[in-house]
Amino acid sequence: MQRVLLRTLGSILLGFGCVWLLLMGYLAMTPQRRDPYLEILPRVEEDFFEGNVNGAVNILHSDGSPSVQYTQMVRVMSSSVDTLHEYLTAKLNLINRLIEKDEDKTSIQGHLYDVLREGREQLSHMVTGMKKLQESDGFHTWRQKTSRDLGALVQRRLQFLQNPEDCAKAKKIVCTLDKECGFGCQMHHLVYCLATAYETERTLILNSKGWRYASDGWETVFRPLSNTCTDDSGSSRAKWGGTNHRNDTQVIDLPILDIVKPLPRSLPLAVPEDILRDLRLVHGNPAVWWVGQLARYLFRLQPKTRNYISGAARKLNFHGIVVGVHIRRTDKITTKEATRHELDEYMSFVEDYQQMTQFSRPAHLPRVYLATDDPDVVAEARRKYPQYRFLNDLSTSKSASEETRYSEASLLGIIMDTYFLSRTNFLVCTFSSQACIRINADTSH
Ligand SMILES: Nc1nc2c(ncn2[C@@H]2O[C@H](COP(=O)(O)OP(=O)(O)OP(=O)(O)O)[C@@H](O)[C@H]2O)c(=O)[nH]1
Ligand SMILES: [Mg+2]
Repeated sequence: MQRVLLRTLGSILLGFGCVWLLLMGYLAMTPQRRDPYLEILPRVEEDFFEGNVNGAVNILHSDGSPSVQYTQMVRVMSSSVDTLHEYLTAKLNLINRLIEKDEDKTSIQGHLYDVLREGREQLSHMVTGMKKLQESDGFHTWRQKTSRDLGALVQRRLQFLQNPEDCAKAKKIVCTLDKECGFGCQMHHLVYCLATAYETERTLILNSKGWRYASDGWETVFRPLSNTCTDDSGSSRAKWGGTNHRNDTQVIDLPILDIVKPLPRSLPLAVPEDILRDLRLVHGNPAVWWVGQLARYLFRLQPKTRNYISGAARKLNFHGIVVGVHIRRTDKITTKEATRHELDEYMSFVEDYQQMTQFSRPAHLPRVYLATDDPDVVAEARRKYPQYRFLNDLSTSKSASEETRYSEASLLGIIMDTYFLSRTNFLVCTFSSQACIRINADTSH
């Protein structure tokens, strides 16, 4: 019952969040003033959470009855959702009437700003309340442990698959790292190869000599996919044909996803059936978690890559609460592959995050890890947003230019950016770049 309520509250909050974000797009700065409609908004007051913010709320008394604190919290959350709904309806109707009457633009903007400010503040309180309620069900530790255990299980299985005792007899599936695209896209290619290897219970052999990012191959920066079996030879060999992986053919060559026929069963959103039940209990998007686990196995760093990242972490002072922003420019925009989004659009999400979390983390201006292939974006960010601290290694952004992108230095740069972005508390990026999608999968476990 309480979970149904939480889920319902979550959907309502999300709905309001969307309305509020839509409104954001239309506004320019106007002076602040008191909103008379505020009277109808009861607050999820700060002192209500006092003493609870760092500790879990008790749901039950020892006699099995619900605690007063928990019951009140549910009621306040529920009524603040209702009243926020009433407030938004009243204000939006008012704004609509003002527009119909052709009222002065400044007055309309004033009301829109009220909605934004109040909506944002109220939502930030409600998000904190929601988090407390979610944590209070007592399963937090269980979820964390189960998630860790499932991750370890999958990694053990991949280790087993990738390290056969006798490589000369092992069934293999071969992938080549020669897809003509960037790092993000190539990593998706590898994830698809490893998922297919898992599905077919074959060891994945990676041919990466002559890789466009590092001619010596994968192991220049990442650990080998196997300690016992990296040789693609075998007694019989065939191209992927959909069923031949089930027979005795020892080596199967897997083409790139764009031309593979028939499609492997393991393509997203597939998840191994035997872990799905538990996974659903600990993760909202099992398919993303699963891809994250495959990526985790693939992207085990060589010690020198690890040292490079540790050095950068010290230099950039990467710690604490950090918001990640990935801004893809250069060829993505010049070839009109995707729409250009201005820095301000990204930063408005950073500001929202800061506003939404300020209640649970008072007076904390987040630092922003800014990854981009355009150094001008970094200069613009520092000029326009002096109140934020931007973490960025300019030489990395410079090396991501189209001229120098396919080099070892640039490779270390994109690995470092992916690594740091995956460790941020909140990520702003566009799904028109596979670099961003890659990071999302990495973040999810
Ligand atoms: N260091 C660094 N390099 C970047 C960044 N953004 C893009 N790049 C470089 O540009 C390449 C972009 O190619 P992909 O990884 O395929 O991603 P995409 O071109 O955005 O997306 P698709 O073309 O749809 O696959 C990356 O692999 C990097 O080499 C960034 O933020 N940091
Ligand atoms: Mg590309």
